Amino acid sequence: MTRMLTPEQVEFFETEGYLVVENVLSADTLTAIRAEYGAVMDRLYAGWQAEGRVPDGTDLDFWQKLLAAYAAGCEWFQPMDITLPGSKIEADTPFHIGPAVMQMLTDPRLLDMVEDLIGPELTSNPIQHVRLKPPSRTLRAGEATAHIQATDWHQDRAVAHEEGDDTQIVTVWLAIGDATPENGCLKVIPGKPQMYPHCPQRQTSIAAGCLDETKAVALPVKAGGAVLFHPLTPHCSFDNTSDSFRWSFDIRYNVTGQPTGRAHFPDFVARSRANPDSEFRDWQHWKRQWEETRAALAPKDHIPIHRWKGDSPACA
Ligand SMILES: O=C(O)CCC(=O)C(=O)O
Ligand SMILES: [Fe+2]
Repeated sequence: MTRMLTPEQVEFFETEGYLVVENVLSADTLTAIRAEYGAVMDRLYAGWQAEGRVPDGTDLDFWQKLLAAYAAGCEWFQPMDITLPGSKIEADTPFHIGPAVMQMLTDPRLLDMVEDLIGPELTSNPIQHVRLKPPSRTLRAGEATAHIQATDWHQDRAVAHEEGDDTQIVTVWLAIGDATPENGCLKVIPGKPQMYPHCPQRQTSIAAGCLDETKAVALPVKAGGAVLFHPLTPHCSFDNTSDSFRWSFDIRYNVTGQPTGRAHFPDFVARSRANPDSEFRDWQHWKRQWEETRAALAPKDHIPIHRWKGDSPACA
């Protein structure tokens, strides 16, 4: 018996490699996330204002503050992301973990849905991001942050370490606002092909000539809904041609005990039917684990998160 998905939905996911599910996050979780990010934004903005970098924020809403901060060149992406970056980690590299993020990562309906796909022993995988994508007409020329601009074609397995290649993992892409082709929703090429060669291009993306893009399917979804996909399913996003931001999180779950593909970052047991006491919910402890990870990594050599080299024949 499945807990949340119908057998038809599970079957669809298994053959097509993706599934769109509306109404996953509760209204309460969505409200908590928006409030928590509002508070993070206000704190960041007050700091930039004190430094004279941005205009007075008294009459600005969340989105206006983000736009003003972006225009002023203030670094807001990493302080809002829910993980450490793929670039060199420093002792003071910012990130955000809070109670609403923990509530989202452990949302019971979300976990029920993932349990229907890969079983009841679920670890929250540390490859997880917030994406707040400005209208692309407002982006600076040469904007380099992959999580701010449109996403290029890739398979998620290819952006984790090789040791995770046999791990059972599901990507859960959560819409915090409505996602549409105009504002940059995802598209996939249905199926679970082999791993394609990827190349360090604008982002780490599938080598030219591997995909038949005429087969791409757009995946609009309303706020609170989810797109699920298999780690081999090729996906990318539309450009945000609208006048507003596109807001999503992408989080992942793997079968507990299997390599996450990013072993230098912490993970936690989100669900366990075998050992319910191992389920972890303490957001402050979770935040401390990231802080400890950061302190341990800062003095060490950078650990590249991708395995692909630009000089391979596939990238010529
Ligand atoms: O949100 C995006 O633009 C890309 C998301 C993605 O690649 C993912 O969720 O794995
Ligand atoms: Fe992805």
